[in-house]
Amino acid sequence: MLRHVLPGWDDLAAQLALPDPEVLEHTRRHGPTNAQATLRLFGQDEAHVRVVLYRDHHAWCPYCQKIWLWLEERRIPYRIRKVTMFCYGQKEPWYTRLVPGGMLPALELDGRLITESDRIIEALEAAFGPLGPLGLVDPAVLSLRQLERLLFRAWCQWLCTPRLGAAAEDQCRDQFRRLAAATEAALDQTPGSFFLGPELAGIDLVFVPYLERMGASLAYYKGYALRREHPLLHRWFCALEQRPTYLGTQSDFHTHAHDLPPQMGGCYASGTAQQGQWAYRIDQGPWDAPWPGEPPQDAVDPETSAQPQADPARQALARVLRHAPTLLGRMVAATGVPPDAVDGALRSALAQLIAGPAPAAAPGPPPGTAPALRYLRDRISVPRDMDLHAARALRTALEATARRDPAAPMVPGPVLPLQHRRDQDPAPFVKAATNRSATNRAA
Ligand SMILES: N[C@@H](CCC(=O)N[C@@H](CS)C(=O)NCC(=O)O)C(=O)O
Repeated sequence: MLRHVLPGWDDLAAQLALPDPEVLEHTRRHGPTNAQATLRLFGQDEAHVRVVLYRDHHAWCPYCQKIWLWLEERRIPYRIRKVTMFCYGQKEPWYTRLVPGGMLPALELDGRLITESDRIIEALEAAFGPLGPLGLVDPAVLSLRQLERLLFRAWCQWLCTPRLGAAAEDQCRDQFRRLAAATEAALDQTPGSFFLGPELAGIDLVFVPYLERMGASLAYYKGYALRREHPLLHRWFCALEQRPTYLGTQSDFHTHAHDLPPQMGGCYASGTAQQGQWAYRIDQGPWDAPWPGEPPQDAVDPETSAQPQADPARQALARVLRHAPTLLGRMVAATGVPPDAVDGALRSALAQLIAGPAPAAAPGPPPGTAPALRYLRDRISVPRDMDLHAARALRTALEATARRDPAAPMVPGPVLPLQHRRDQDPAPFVKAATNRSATNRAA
């Protein structure tokens, strides 16, 4: 049916075996790590909750990711309150009353407010015991914490200094390479893939957020394949990617590449051929093909070793359907394409998504809608919206559909801003979700 007529929204919803809202909420609370939960119980009763984590709506903040992962790994029941980061929109006044500078993360433990991510982990370790063999304050771990900061500084210097020039690019890359090699040497000190041995520890979580952001940003802005250049870092990532906790918080190259510039005050491309090819691949796809310059056989996917979890296309469809009215509003407002046309274009893309890579799986989009489809393609945020593989499937379907625009198939979407990401303001989504739950309660 989808092949011959453009499906309606009900037809698309019928493609999903949507769980009962109560079952969905139960899975969010007790099931695998996910960005949507506001309460995590791990099979325990709500009365056991001693912790409130304040983290960003966007599921992007690196310092929040550390705490998020720690609580998930230790399976400590906790409540989540989501806050808007400055560059995405208006900070909630209730939060600035609680934490005057508005900085994230913050955590309440038995009613005591703690800020600064390392202090938070230390307090959690004191209350619940460390994750892994040694806590963050153990003298044996302090030198690793210092190494993480040195690596961070070398990365910032390379990525965020404008107009480096060829010689300084080389110097910065070499300095980064030396510190990444020192990190590999630290990993090599113990048996197993993690810093303290075969067991994941708090110190691994200290390294997670920025190593993940380094992999993404250096691929996009420098054409530097972190995991290929540093096999022990690759092994460490692969071990993390065996864990559902990490997979639930893991972002992707596209999200990081475009969220970092406003956070870091600018990220600067080296302009090499490899850099240009990789940036193009991250932005324009094809997202399921081997990476440029990678031998197709034994190719390491520089983004992840994780295989798709369930059905990525249906995961993406479910997430789009949940927010369809708000997404359509955004696509219209950002591109000026008429609402009816955007509505048809998105339905065409979703039919394509479900049909998989088969070409022309449904009637094509209305003329002139390519920029609206590309607007959405460029704004899928991982893991906030869906996982990495679902995002790849959705980007692929949106791009394939845009290319079938009968009027102007190659018109790009609106440019992604570099100074802020208010195009990602969570406010309309939060408002729609609040209205939905009010309607459900009234029903
Ligand atoms: N040293 C702090 C740094 C925290 C930090 O820089 N947080 C940023 C987000 S990554 C923040 O909240 N900025 C305010 C905002 O963006 O709204 C920590 O470790 O917790």
